[in-house]
Amino acid sequence: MEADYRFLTVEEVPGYLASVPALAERIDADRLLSVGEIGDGNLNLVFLAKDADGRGVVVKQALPYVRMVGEGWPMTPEREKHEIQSLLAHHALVPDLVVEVLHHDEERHIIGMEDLSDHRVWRHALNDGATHDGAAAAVGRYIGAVAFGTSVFGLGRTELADAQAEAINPELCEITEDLVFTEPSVDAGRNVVLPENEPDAAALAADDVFVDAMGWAKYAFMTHGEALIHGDLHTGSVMVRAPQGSTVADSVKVFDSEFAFYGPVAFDMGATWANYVLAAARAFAMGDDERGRWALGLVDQTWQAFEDEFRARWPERRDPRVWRDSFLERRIADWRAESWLFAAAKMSRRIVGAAKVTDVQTLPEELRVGAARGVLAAARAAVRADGDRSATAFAELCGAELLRHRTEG
Ligand code: SR1
Ligand code: MG
Repeated sequence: MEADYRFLTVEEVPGYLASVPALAERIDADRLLSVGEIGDGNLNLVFLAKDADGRGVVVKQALPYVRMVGEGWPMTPEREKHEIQSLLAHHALVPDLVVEVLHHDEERHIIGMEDLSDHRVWRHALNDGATHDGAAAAVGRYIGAVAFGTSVFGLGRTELADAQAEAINPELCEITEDLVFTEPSVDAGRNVVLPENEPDAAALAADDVFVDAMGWAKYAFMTHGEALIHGDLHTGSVMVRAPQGSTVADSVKVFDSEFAFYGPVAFDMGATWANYVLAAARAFAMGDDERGRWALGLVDQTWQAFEDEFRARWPERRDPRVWRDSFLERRIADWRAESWLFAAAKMSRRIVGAAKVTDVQTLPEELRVGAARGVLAAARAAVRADGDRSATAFAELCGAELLRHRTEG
């Protein structure tokens, strides 16, 4: 740990806000009504301050270790630089879909951001049965804008090289390489499952087709530097808002992109698909089949919006002389097929690995057994699929596995 690392505290926040002009102009630091630590992620401290007029700001500090474990798992706090770089680059492309950054304190690894407390973390909303129609499409539009705007298609050569150099993020990439691609099948002592799911985890580890597929996925993750991707685009990295009494999202904001780097576009897409499958697993386990099918429908919504956004930007590509329309068709088809692979990786890691998700973990144990088994079966089936590689085919295949394995009452 950095010897001079200084932790931000609730008591210190008012003075900190007053001392930073970019934050002080967004909140009355002398008339604060509340300051609280609200972080519920695996890694960082997050403080929300509200003033007497209802205005608020968020300050987030990257800790020098993994919060969910403690000091025993050190982690570079320099990751806030990658979060800032990507949030700014992504905000410039789709300002309505990315949280606004107000301040960067490089020395203390602190980011000041707009207050989104009138939004909810999408995973929490999904767990509660809310719909927020339009959110899945908004996330797809975000992935499409990033895929075009931060890549060879949208940037000039020097601008691209500068962005790539700034985005080198090996410490966080290695966490993903370990937790997402290697450890679901090669336990490094961090995996945990219910005793009833131990045979399922053992079958996954013994599945040569799955392990080989994860080798290819890891290789693609480490070598396909296509765009400045989010790198951790699960439903806990998206905030959603709907007007009182409405089921339609009127605001969707992506945040928490500290894992950003130049990586494969389909990794972000696969992350969203995996999380929709986890939401569906929860619904099917609870006997709400309509909701389960609705959650699986999000897969195609995100894909279609991504494809529409990328196609809409395509006429602006840097070199239409060689990147002709036939190139576009092949690129899109390849990304769709790769999304299956990355989704399979992301599904398995959330069931077997160290960092789990509340969609499944908050189910009663007897229901969790079948849900976990179904997600692992879906991951193994997805890497075997050939033929139709559409988003809807992925959702259908996963739905069949989830229903086949759920715990029957
Ligand atoms: C050690 S970090 C564990 C996980 O939390 C983050 O949200 C990423 O998904 C990472 O893999
Ligand atoms: Mg996160």
